[in-house]
Amino acid sequence: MTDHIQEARRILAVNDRGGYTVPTDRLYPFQWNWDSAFVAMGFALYDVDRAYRELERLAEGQWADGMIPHIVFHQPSDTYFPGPSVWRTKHGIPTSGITQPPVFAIALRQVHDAADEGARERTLALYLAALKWHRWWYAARDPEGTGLVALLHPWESGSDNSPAWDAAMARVPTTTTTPVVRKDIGHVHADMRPRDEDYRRFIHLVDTYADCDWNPAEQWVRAPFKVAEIQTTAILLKAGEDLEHLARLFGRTEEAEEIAAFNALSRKAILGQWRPALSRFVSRDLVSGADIEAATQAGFLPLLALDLEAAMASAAVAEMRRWSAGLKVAFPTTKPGLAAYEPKRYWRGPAWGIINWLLIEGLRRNGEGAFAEELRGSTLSAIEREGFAEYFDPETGEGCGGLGFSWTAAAYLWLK
Ligand code: 9WN
Repeated sequence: MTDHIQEARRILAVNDRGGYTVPTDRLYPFQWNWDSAFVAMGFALYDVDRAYRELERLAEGQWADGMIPHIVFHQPSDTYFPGPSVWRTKHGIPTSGITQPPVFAIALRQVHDAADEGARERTLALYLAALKWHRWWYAARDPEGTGLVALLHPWESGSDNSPAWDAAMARVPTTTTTPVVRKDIGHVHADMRPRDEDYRRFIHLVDTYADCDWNPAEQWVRAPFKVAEIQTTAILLKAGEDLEHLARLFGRTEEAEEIAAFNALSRKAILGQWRPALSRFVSRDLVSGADIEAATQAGFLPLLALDLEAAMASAAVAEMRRWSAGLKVAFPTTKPGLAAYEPKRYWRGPAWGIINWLLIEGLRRNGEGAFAEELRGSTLSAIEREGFAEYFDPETGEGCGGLGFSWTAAAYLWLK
């Protein structure tokens, strides 16, 4: 075992809080939804029991309506804002009131594949949780049946302050009922984080939805931010494919057909979001009705879930190569050179191990193995040079944000 693999495993062990893994100490002291799915895939490589535990502990936070929240507050901590008292949700274990990208079923398939026959019951219980969540996505977040699911809060995208949300967030008031008491900038430099104005809007949205008592139908009507989002839908579709695979494995034919219908709908809808002039896919702002043309990584995420015609795939890859040309670490989350591009500020430019992981899977699926290898090499050497940072400045290669970061450790193990 190399030193880096050992270090990655050590980080996952240190961030363990009892069957679940915090993203990093202090900055993120709870269980986060998509972080845990990536971490479970990391564990699946050497400790299948622990991989199941990660998903099981996340599923403890699942709401009666099927949503799996973006944060599960298993134990109190005062090092993060906003905590449970701001969310005001009613689930048994305190949770946030919004969700995050549904990587869960992708992880479940990997964990199941790594397990032996005896683990069937464990997979089945988690499969049922995932099925309930996927149904929630289509019912609560695509009530009109378009095939694209919508986000009501940028935190749901996992790409919180991405330039993709700038126009939609500009319409969200900066007034809040809840005082904004940021803790993040006590842990990492403010230049690496969303701005104060972003936080006021984030909390305005939380106040608005808490005021709806977290009722999905009421939130849908009152949401000042509503984006039919391409990255989340692509992840949902890939997860849906993995879920359908598990349904068939378990002989659950009716459910497999139901999932296949969701998948077919989303497949068609995502394809409809391809913009040849941009060589990428676009999300739609459901408040204004306009395409979101901001140049972010999300535009290429559909490769993960679609088998594109060769011409389309190579156009997308040619564009990806233009974005990453000359960078020390690929892949940038915003196209370099744009006014919105900030190489150190969180989701406005930096390269992230888990985004690269998803892009690499998508490139391989679409026969673009050479660029996949370049991205893989870039990610591994960034980590080997700088350590397991939350993310990397694509120009200098500097490791930024939180350190000893769980999903960066999982990405290293997976990509190695
Ligand atoms: C809000 C934990 C999470 C990630 C997100 C990332 C960041 C939280 C925050 O950290 O978001 O959910 O407070 O900044 O944007 O993708 O899941 O690592």
